[in-house]
Amino acid sequence: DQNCTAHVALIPSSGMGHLTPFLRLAVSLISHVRVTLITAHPTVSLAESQTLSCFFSTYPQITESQLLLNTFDAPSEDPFYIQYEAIRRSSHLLSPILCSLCPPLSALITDMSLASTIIPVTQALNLPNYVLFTSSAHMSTLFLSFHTIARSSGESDLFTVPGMQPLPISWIPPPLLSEKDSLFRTQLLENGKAMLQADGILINTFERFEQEPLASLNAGEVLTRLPLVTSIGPFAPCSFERIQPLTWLDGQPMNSVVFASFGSRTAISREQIKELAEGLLRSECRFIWVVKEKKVDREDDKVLDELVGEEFMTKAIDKGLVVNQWVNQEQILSHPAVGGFISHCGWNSVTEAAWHGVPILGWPQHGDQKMNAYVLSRAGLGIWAENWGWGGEMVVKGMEISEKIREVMENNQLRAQVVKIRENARAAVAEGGSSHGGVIELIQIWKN
Ligand code: BUP
Repeated sequence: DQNCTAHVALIPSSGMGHLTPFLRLAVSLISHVRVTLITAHPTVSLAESQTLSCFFSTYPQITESQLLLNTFDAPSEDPFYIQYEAIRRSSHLLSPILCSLCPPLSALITDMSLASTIIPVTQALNLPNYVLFTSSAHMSTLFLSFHTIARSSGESDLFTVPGMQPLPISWIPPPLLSEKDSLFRTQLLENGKAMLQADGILINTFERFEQEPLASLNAGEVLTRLPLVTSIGPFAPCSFERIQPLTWLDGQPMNSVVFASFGSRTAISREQIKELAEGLLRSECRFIWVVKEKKVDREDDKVLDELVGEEFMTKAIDKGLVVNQWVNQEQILSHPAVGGFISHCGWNSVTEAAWHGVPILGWPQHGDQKMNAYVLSRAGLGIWAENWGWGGEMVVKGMEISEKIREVMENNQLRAQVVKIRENARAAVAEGGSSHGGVIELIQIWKN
């Protein structure tokens, strides 16, 4: 049986934004190859551990192999970056795991944030390795070439990335420009370099969405010796994602609800929460708002009234839903009543909005999100409130927020464009599509 001949292992990184695309990719592979998922424990968030247990009970044919981490303390840094570092420090445990898998592995796919940790291990074992880049192709260009970019202080407001038009410096993740050492910067440098040693780079994007960077990556315009870059997205949502009843949404008119969420790892200040509350009310649109004041998981100990104010909760009763629990975002975006998405532009959120054809109001908070906001506004999937800066850089006033919400919700031209993007997204992964072709080629290589 050919299905038994190829066996692929996947090693996701920490955070829902990294785990989710790996799980979706794993599911898309099970009808072609045998799949093992290597998971690092303990996970950083409850969201990750709950999702994993749901995943393995939905897909018993996918084997779990656990990497038990030696944890360490570095309290001043982001918990997710500390986890990448913990995985690095436990990498000596990986070879025995990889060697014990049966049948022997044909390939290993790892996250870009673990490239410098995992690639040396696979090379020592002579095991083909692939990196799944879980952000945009635009961001991958910066990520891969950052170690080659020399900047001296006092330079212009533009930042030159090989193979791209010069970018405003304000789009570059601030830790990359800072003199101060950070795990973010060190890891990005190391991982960018290590990815040059991969057998292939896979990106959760599609040609019609990011044609230019994909072409210049493969034409040697970014770096002369890059592994082949293959776009294999957007990944289709899967059934392990917990289905929740959406009774309130079911009763709302088509395209009338704006959904606001800033991803699984962004904390919003109280002051900004208040202004956003006002913006939502002033816009007079219906809304679902996921409120989050903590980086990891949610505030369980604080009542919503305290966060957004009792007055707001009373006024919001007929207009919207405010939640501080994990919601099934993909299910919400797929609902016909949802007509707009206020998003931090985490790449999964962008690809999910493309998949479901929901226009975005982009409000990047940190990291790769301005690059992603640029991609989505350029592709016509939404607008980017560029003068709002990074999250936390300023407090954006409710009045301004409400105007932008209306701009997205009332824009018929945008809505028509987004329908087209949805069609292109689905065509890319359907038989005959560019991303589908990319996956089929990989499977052929792994089977030989
Ligand atoms: Br919050 C939240 N429900 O309540 P991104 C997120 N998600 O399903 P991030 C939910 O988590 P990084 C919730 O659909 C997406 O698949 C959402 O990934 C899902 O942003 C994922 O959008 C979040 O990439 O991760 O979490 O900031 O920083 O890695 O981009």
